[in-house]
Amino acid sequence: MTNELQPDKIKDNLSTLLIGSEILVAKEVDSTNDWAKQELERGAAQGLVVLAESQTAGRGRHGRAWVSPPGQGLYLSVLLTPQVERDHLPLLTLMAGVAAARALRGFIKAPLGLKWPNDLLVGPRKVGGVLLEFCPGPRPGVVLGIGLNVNNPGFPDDIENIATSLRIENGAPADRLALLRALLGCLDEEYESFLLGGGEAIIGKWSELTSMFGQPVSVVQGPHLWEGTALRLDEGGRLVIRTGDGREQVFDSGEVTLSRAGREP
Ligand code: BT5
Repeated sequence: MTNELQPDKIKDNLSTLLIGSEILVAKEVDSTNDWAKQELERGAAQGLVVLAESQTAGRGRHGRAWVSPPGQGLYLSVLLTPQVERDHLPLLTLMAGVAAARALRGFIKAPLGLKWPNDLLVGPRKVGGVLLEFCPGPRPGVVLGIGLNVNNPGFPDDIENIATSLRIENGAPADRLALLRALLGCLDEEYESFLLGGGEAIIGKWSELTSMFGQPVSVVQGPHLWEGTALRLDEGGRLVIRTGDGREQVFDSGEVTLSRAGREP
């Protein structure tokens, strides 16, 4: 297994203020997001990072599966307890996307892009995703799950055409440990900037990292389908599109497809 992940190696020279205050690594878990939630209930502090070499029930949004083979990707969840209004929490998905894109930049030559709300893309293919979950309860918190495809040589048939990895893009394996440390560093910086400056800075950075704006998109939300042109994010990080009748439609959730041929994840 390349770059086995061990807490002391990860912490070595890690100069984060908050993220990674505690780091736990498991060989295999069902989902690191569920693990982080359990740690929250047990009283774990903000900044805890839990990582697994593989997940048996890694998931995306709406219970979809996240393919998590052993030793190939990075599967981690970060525990946060931000004192911000609930309405602002979705901005943390964008914050994680910005941090991951910044970290990945040092490990891939091909251009990276963000797709609203939670996709990390190389060209049209997905190299990573973010799963933000709010945990109500006596100690409310947020679990920010991030999955990155690093050294996957390929993918199962059902996602073969929509997924990619650093190894596939670069034609050579990447250093998972170095990428992880870069990611924790970027998350630390972006989270601090979010706490100090609110969403505005994150939305600005996110908008620079996407090529969605000006493109035709379809948005599916429950049984409804909208088509239009992606315009911008509003101050809450919601997607604004202009529909065919010239009106602006704002989405706080939904599945977005870039309508141009071949841009599908
Ligand atoms: C996401 O969901 O993109 C969020 C993925 C978050 C995964 C991390 S891993 C650590 C933490 N613990 C967890 O249990 N989850 C988080 P969504 O936008 O719903 O995309 C899911 C869809 O992406 C699936 O339905 C597949 O089509 C596709 N997919 C599944 N595995 C993939 C992979 N490894 N790479 C690229 N695409 C994948």
